[in-house]
Amino acid sequence: MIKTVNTTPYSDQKMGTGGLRKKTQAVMQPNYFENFIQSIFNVIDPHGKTFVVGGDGRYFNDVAIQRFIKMAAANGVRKLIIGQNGFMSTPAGSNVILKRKTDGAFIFSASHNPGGLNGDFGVKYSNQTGGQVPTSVTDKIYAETQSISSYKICEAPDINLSEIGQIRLENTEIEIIDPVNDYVDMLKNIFDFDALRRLFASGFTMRFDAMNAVTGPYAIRIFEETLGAPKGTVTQAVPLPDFGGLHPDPNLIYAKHLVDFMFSDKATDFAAANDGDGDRNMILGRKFFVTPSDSLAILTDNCRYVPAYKNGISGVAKSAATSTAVCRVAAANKLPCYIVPTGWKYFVNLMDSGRITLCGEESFGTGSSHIREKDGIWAVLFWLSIIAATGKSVEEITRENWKKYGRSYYMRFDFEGLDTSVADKLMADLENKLPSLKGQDFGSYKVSEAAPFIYHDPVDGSITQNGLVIDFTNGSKITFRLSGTGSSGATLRVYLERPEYHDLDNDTYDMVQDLLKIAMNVAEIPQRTGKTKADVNT
Ligand code: G16
Repeated sequence: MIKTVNTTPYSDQKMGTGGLRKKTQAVMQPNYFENFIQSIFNVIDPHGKTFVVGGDGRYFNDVAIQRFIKMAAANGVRKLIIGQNGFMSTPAGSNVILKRKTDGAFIFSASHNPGGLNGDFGVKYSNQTGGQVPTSVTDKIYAETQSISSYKICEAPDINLSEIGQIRLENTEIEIIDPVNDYVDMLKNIFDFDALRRLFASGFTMRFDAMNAVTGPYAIRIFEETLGAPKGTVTQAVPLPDFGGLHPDPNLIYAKHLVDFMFSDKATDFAAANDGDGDRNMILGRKFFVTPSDSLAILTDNCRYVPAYKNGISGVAKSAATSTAVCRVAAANKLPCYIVPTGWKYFVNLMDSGRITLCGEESFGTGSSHIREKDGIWAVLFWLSIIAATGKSVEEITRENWKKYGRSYYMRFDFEGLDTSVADKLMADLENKLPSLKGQDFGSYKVSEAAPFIYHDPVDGSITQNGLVIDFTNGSKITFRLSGTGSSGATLRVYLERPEYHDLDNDTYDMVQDLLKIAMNVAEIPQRTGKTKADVNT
């Protein structure tokens, strides 16, 4: 039943910030998906290994999973643990890797990118740590994709993934699991579910928007069936292949419907949204938005309200582009605060070595060392725990944090759809210009430091450069980097931060306007890209 198929390489199978992300139709080209999977297998030797498999239900997920199963069986994989109907969120997958001590996971998702035939598809590959593999491994896989000449696959009928239970294909054992069960058990060990039940019983109202993506069934089980939130608390709860036309990115732009609801008179006490594969989260209160950077700082400062963290945490980490809000909380609480490049995989060594417990990023990701991925529903339960324990609203909790530690006005501006060569040259020229910026005045802003962000991993000694940072004497900061999650062209991200200790009630855009002008000017964005304003700002 095992056949070897000859193939030729595709030149573009390089993994980005979080796995391979491509246009769905690119992945549907003959042998494209198979080449990529076989390249991973050739690098890691899957013989006798066990992998977790699932996806966020996007278009092509069903076809990809069947092909993957047949390739795994042909390549000698011992066992596959697959989410029922081929569904599994990224955090649930990380949890199964750790709980069942497997060799890794394959999650078919392009995360927050739109789905459908005209959307994106992706593959996230994690190893036994529970986190996505480091660049040293993705580089080897990319090299392999460049010379691949054949792949192995079983000729067999499709496997029925709708029934929980065990089956075999060749020598490969296939276990189909309910992916929600293990995930709920894990969360019960972290949070006080009784306290959360009491919160909902008291009449507390919430809206959780699953954006027609993978977290719908998880959220219904947890919020409605386990914690007693009324039916209808979870909206857009059925995972759809095209996410119902939504761009499943939980932010002010793509979840505008939820933001509008929370700024209307119908608003609930609390609202949250998750992304396609359930690792990102957005937190909202009544007429109030919490930036992901602030959210991380607030969770850190209030960790005593969650049983798993009540005896303290070992440290925290953020990506360089994320605001320094969490660093101020860490300093006040004498906790180490690590700063890593963008990409959750950079947190994995810090968690494995016990250096950090909590971490997060500006890109709507928050998590802890309970798994090795960011975790959307975990973040929501953490916020609910703080609300349950303090009786305060989202806005009160956030304002209290600003009062205590200062407020970082923070905004990200994205310039999308750029020609890759234009974007690369902009970054290269800006990098060359950085040394000359040091000491320069831009109105009331004076540059204290301007340099590429370079990370020395304290655990494995690897060095990573990602992004360019301009620091100002007043604590403000501009970070430039190119997105690593797009499927075509380039996106320039400009991250702006202005910390303030007294002036806490202003409009964020007004407060970062001057920084935006400086960024546009030093990077020559209009001249080089033809864009006088960003396509998206969050
Ligand atoms: C992925 C990574 C995140 C990272 C984000 C940044 O998220 O896992 O750690 O912050 O990409 O994306 P970009 O390179 O576009 O700025 P996800 O949720 O897409 O897997």
